[in-house]
Amino acid sequence: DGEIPESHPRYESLLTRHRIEEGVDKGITSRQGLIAQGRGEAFDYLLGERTLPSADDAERAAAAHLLLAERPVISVNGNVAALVPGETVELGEATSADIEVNLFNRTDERMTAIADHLCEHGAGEVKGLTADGRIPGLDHERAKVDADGIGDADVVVVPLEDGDRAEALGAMGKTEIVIDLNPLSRSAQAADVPIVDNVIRAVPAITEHARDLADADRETLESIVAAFDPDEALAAAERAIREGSDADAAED
Ligand code: PTJ
Repeated sequence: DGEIPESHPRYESLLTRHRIEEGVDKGITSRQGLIAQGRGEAFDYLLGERTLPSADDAERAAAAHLLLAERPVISVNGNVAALVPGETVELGEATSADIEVNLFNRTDERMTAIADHLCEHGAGEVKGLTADGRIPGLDHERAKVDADGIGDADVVVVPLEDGDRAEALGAMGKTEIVIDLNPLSRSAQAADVPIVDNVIRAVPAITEHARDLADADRETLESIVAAFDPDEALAAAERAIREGSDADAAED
């Protein structure tokens, strides 16, 4: 599995694959994570492997939500930990958000491996291991959260979340920011802010917007939040997929 030359036309996509493979080898990413990555890649290819203008708007709205939040939390699973560990820590710092490990296929081994991996990438505290809270309406293992983390959060970032849990978190009244390359997924549809972009691009982009908005007043942040329309964002992504790479650019 030698070095990938940077000149390779699919350099970024191959690098991403490699990180997921390494994640599986290290016990961070689940084997299902490989399948999820393959699905994501197919959508990214159709989107032209770039951040759509509509996704950039969503990333700015996400940053505004996080800066306005009282108890923001970023949820991390096995794919996110393998792909963007340091970038997730930076987003947490830029928005004063907690980081919580929250797994679809929860095992103690993977919980610990991911928490350690995040700490190696600069995280101070990582939540999720206490698991003294529950999300109503989900079966036991998938309902577990930290009471003072996702349990009590007002705004949650859930990258690559499964549809059931995205809906259950929404039903708890939390503001949900979902990062998912599939605009038709139930998670993206359930989100207050659906970001149809690769987590590799989306997480640093939210951080950049948060830094840019660091000195903005509440009114400015609230107006960014109010101007964002989730249905519009999903429709723009779907159009870009159906009509090809320039469909959304033509509208700007
Ligand atoms: O680590 P765990 O146990 O919490 O498991 C995590 C996975 C992702 C395996 C689990 O949540 C799962 O099975 O997810 P799904 O149902 O396969 O959904 C994954 C969604 O994420 C799909 O809609 C993919 O298109 C999307 N996706 C995959 N890779 C990326 C992505 N979205 C953004 N960036 C990616 N790199």
